[in-house]
Amino acid sequence: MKPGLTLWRNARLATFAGAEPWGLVEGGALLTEGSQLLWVGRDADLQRGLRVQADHDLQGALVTPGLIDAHTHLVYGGDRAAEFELRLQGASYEDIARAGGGIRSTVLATRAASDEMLFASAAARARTLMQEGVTTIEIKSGYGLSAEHETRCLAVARRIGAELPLTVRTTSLAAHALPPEFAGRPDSYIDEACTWLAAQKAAGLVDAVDAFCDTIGFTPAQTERIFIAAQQLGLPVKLHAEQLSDQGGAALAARHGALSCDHLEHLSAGGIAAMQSAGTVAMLLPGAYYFLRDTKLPPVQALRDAGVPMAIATDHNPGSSPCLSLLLMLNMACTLFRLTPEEAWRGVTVNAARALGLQDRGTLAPGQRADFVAWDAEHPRELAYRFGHNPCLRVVFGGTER
Ligand code: DI6
Ligand code: FE
Repeated sequence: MKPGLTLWRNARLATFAGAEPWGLVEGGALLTEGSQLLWVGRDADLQRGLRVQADHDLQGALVTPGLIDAHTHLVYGGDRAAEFELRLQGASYEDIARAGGGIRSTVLATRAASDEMLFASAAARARTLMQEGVTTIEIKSGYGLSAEHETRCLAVARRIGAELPLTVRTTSLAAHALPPEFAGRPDSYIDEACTWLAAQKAAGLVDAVDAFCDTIGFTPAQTERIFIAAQQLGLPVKLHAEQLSDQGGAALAARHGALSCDHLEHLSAGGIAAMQSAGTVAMLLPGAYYFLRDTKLPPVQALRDAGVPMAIATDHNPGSSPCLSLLLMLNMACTLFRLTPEEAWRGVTVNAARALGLQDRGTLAPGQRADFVAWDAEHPRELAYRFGHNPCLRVVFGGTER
């Protein structure tokens, strides 16, 4: 049986579709059929005499696409509050990492945590993101760093998507840091990590492959070996690139057709040009910039001039961005990175979808998934303006109210 039609009317829509700024539609309505949007437009233009199974009055609320957090490390054990204190006493993020703390301390806590503990803590974080209208998230592995524990973390991420009303895309980030058992042997670790991907893919656990290319991460040559292994399996790649130094990682990733390059504080003109010609999304992460008290800004104006699409995410992780508010990232993208409110919004909707290789979401348009949010606001710029404020009223996920 075909699913019935559901009408959502009396809304101000910010569709992010079409050429108009914000894709604004006053007096708007949405017609859904099952999990999809069938029609989007003005109440007044709705076909007369339509038979709908449910009719919702949104009472003039602002409606936007569901938010997409396209870069998170949500699955891990423990926390790094003590490391935060050390940094406040003067230790740098890199010093702590080189001394065996940082990512590696989270690896030990993650390996020690049971599947249930990892699931419970990550699901709680996902629910916090969802309260602000997030309907799709990406979750990376990267705190297991062995075949067993990386696979376990990816399975926990998948389970979040299976048990919560939320789409989860998973990314293997085995090349996040060197695990202690491979100390001094990064090339051997990369060789081994490359061999894990086939089984993870066969088990349906991985949608994309990422790496951390930096002085405290992996070299461009090591990163490229991970990319080649991914591509042999038909998996798209992305990269933590140019976060702490310029390694030429963005250009390398772009040469491999990367979906996104992420962080990018130290991105060069050559990197921008390579991303532009490959159609790679620039994933900007103001939470990590803020929390590490970075002073080098990503080259936003040059990215804008080159027409590189920009996305925004929380980068939620215990070390550099323990943030669970994508709305706060909208504000920080504007205040810290000088994005316009509309650019920031496109960064958590249409461009975030693109960064995940998803064409069926990120705008309000016929044929898209019926993922949308009703907000107690008149204009979407208000959500980039206020911070520490959550005006989310209702969330529809795949046509069903959450
Ligand atoms: N860059 C980051 O900001 C996160 N990972 C990465 O490659 C931080 C991860 C952590 O500190 O635990
Ligand atoms: Fe990250």
